[in-house]
Amino acid sequence: MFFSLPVLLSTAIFITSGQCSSHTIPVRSSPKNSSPVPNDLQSISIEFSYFPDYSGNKSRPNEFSKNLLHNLESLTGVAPKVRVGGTSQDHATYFPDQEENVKLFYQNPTDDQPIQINYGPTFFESYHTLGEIKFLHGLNMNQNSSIQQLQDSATEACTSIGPQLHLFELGNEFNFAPGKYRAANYSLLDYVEEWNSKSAIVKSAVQKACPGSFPGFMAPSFVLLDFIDDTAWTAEDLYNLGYDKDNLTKELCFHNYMGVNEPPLPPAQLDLQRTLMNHTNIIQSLAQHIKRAENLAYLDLPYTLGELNSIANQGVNGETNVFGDALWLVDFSLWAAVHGIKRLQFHQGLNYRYASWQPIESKGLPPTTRPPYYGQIMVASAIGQSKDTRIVNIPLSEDTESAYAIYNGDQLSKLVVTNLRAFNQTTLDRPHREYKFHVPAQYRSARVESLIGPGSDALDNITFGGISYDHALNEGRPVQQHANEETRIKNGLLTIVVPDSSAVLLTL
Ligand SMILES: *[C@@H]1O[C@H](CO)[C@@H](O)[C@H](O)[C@H]1NC(C)=O
Ligand SMILES: *[C@@H]1O[C@H](CO)[C@@H](O)[C@H](O)[C@H]1NC(C)=O
Ligand SMILES: *[C@@H]1O[C@H](CO)[C@@H](O)[C@H](O)[C@H]1NC(C)=O
Ligand SMILES: *[C@@H]1O[C@H](CO)[C@@H](O)[C@H](O)[C@H]1NC(C)=O
Ligand SMILES: *[C@@H]1O[C@H](CO)[C@@H](O)[C@H](O)[C@H]1NC(C)=O
Ligand SMILES: *[C@@H]1O[C@H](CO)[C@@H](O)[C@H](O)[C@H]1NC(C)=O
Ligand SMILES: CC(=O)N[C@H]1CO[C@H](CO)[C@@H](O)[C@@H]1O
Repeated sequence: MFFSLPVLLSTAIFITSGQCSSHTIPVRSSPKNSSPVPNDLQSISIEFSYFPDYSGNKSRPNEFSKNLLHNLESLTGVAPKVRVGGTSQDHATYFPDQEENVKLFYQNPTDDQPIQINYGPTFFESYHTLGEIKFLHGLNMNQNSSIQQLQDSATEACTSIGPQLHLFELGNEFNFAPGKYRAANYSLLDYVEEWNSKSAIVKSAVQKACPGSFPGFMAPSFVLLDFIDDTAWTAEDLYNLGYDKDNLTKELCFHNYMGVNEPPLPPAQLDLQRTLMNHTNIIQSLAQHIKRAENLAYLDLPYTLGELNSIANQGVNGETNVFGDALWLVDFSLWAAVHGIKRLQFHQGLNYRYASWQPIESKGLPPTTRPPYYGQIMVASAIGQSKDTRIVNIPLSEDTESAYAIYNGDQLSKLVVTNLRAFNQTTLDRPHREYKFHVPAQYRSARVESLIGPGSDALDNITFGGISYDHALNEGRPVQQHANEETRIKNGLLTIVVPDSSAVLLTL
């Protein structure tokens, strides 16, 4: 990793009154019954229509996006995977003769997403600008007027993306199809039959054009959340009905959001604390996935969240674009990792209010690294390069805090603590919490890397481990802003002060 010259502390953090929990928290010396966390847990999903904005093309690659993805790879040794899909994938039509990479048609110019996407062969240049990334490529399941369309788009994808194609995806959130993409009486069985037939068409077209083993699919890409889905569709029923009887699926994929951007909206700051900066709520949100993964374990496929982010419908300003969202992302990711979820593809789109970065200037907003990216950096740092990282939760008592122990194989190597109490940056005194961990006696000191910003409501000036990844400094490359600290461990007692609205990674 490249660092520019350290600059002096520009944002000193004044920590004042806080509460001390006097009891010490025991940390297990080894991780029982946990499975290794994949190094690319922290991955990305990009809205199909905006993929060229994120990646650029051959003549104008997007170096900023490349740098930000590369930073994650430097930390874990494995490049994040990138899924190209989302709602716009089911509105995208491939035209082999189109010169422009992409033509977007909006119903209203201010809409978050186009209603129609026409793309041509040069769209696929964007798969070769980001380095050694593996992609999950979305195919349109909605269009049902032409089998040729489906075949051509799949064939072009396999020939153009080549060995960087990890998997296909056929259809996005098709649990919303009844009454939207299909007649209101479109049933789960109708879906099973349609997907089985179309996936077979994709497979045979791809095998003709790209001989060798067929990459396979991630599926079914449903978002089964009661606050946005009113069908009775379940993943368990889906597989009981003979979904993917030919076993073309290589990874199970479901989507997750913590809430939805839909009126009536509560005040953003209130919802930030209640919904995102809330460990109990994070546990509840992931519980349904953990249960489903257990129910589907007989399929013997990795369970992933192939598209997720904080608040559905592209997020909410003041809630998902602020630093508190980064703290949500850290706690959510670690809880998911503890419970065996294999990949988290955080969804991105141009001007989206939960995006980890704005890739190009648009709607008056310059390219910017956003707070959620720093959460991703912290999680990648916590996982690190070990091929045998294991994570165990350390239970704490409040909704607004969490802690994790991280092991390299059997060896305790790191601790993470989050303090999820909201803190408004205009307030003078920043409260904190103090933790005392009891760790095995051989440890003498720990390196302290903080994820911190001026407050949970801050839009910028965020650092992790004293490093900024802002666009303005060095196009997203790491720039050391202030020094990290060490803390001494006395007789196995590690004491750490964590300011409200911040998190620490302690490396033993
Ligand atoms: C490549 O990107 C540049 C800058 O956005 C654009 O002007 C050019 O038309 C693009 N090339 C293709 C083939 O789309
Ligand atoms: C899609 O098209 C196929 C072939 O024309 C047809 O058999 C099928 O019923 C159609 N499905 C839907 C849901 O319209
Ligand atoms: C579903 O609705 C369509 C009209 O939208 C109708 O033609 C069809 O018969 C219905 N199918 C079933 C199984 O009820
Ligand atoms: C698919 O996998 C199931 C369970 O592992 C197996 O019983 C079935 O024979 C497989 N089907 C095919 C077509 O390979
Ligand atoms: C956190 O979420 C839980 C469950 O949704 C809720 O009961 C609790 O009140 C929330 N806590 C805060 C601090 O908002
Ligand atoms: C932070 O506090 C200031 C001063 O009390 C207030 O005006 C502002 O709205 C608060 N910001 C948030 C995001 O709550
Ligand atoms: C408090 C603080 O350090 N604010 C800085 C945040 O970053 C902007 C530039 O992005 C600086 O102008 C501020 O001084």
